[in-house]
Amino acid sequence: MQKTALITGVTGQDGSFLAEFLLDKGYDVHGTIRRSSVDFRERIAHLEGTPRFHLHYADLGDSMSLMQVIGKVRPDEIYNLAAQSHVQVSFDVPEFTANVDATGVLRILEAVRLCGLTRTCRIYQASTSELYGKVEEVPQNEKTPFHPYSPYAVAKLYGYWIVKEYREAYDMFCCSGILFNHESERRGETFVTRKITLAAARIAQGKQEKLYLGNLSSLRDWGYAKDYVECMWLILQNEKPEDFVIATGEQHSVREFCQLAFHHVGIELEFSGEGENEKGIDKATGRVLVEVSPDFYRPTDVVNLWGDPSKAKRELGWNPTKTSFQELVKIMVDADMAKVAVEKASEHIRTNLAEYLEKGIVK
Ligand code: NAP
Ligand code: F7E
Repeated sequence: MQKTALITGVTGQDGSFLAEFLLDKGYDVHGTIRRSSVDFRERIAHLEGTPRFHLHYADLGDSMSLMQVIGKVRPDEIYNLAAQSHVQVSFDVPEFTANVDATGVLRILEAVRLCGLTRTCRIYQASTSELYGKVEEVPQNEKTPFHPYSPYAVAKLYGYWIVKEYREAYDMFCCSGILFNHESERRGETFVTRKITLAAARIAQGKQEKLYLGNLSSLRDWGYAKDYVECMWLILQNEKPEDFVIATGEQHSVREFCQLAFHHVGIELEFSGEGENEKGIDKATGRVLVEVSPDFYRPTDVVNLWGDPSKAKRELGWNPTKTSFQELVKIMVDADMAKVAVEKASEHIRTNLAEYLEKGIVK
């Protein structure tokens, strides 16, 4: 029988990949969007018009909108991916972050209960490796104690615990995927990986002089978002509702990510200096291409994330190394090289057209 899924945050990186994945599996896919004065539907534009793909207005801060959409769609599965997902931004808007990332999860769970779907609807909650924060053990698994270290992480910790509570109190099939950083060519441009791949492409094509970053020594376990959405689905197909760590089991620094991204555009970077004085220098020309700016330092920073995906491998049959770190960086750099080339070409056309119009060559 055809299943129905509801994805909150369908316009985000993960939401767009998950929608594609579920449509391929034959699901009827419903997504929630927010009203905006400009169009932010770039990541799902190619899906709009697909007969089994439907969009609804809803906001995680607004119980009534959630009740309405859940009551109308009556989904078999809900993937709650909507969040204020930027850790640094959570220091600027902590109350908003708590409202969406903590209480928002409660609103979804209650809406499911109030709509009478407790027995039929399975819920996936987008939990995060940020829960480990100021880490208490390396690598981190499902039993590692949490030590959240940002307003974002504290809000997500509430989401994690309220899901566990509803599972035990009401016997609901609701689970958290504790996902480590996952990136892609669709990653938001202010997350460090995408900021780097876009800058490498722009610098290589003469569209940017320098890249300014914060903590270059921060360590992350970076995977490919397209591989991770499969795991979200597997978690909900499991016999029992359980939480899983999803990670690659490999760790790299921001500095290493930078070197590899620049390598793919033909620039070999050498880092020298320390702290705020560290610089990334083009070995061939001696030009400084990367500098440190304290503007990107966080009041508290999570610096040692490294996941142990053994449980997901063993119990879900998931392959954590489908896309290697090297392949991930290449996918992102190739996509940004193409994006910048297209931007340059359209700028060129616009400039020529303006000149031809001015000279009366075209009317
Ligand atoms: P993302 O690209 O930032 O997408 C977030 C989505 O949430 C967007 O669709 C956004 O809609 C929506 N949203 C934000 N506030 C909302 C609100 N008040 N009501 C309804 N929708 C709202 O994030 P992502 O990287 O795809 O991550 C998906 C989820 O996984 C998030 O919950 C994130 O915290 C979590 N997570 C991500 C990672 C990672 O490495 N990517 C790792 C662990 C956990 P607009 O387009 O309208 O802004
Ligand atoms: O930072 C350092 C920064 O913003 C990674 C979200 O998807 O993953 C993401 O959160 C590291 C941090 O991701 C810059 O200090 C250095 O240590 O790319 P990020 P994040 O904070 O790990 C988790 C799992 C989530 O759940 C979140 O939703 O890189 N860093 N220089 C920088 N970070 C940024 N953004 N910009 C810099 O210039």
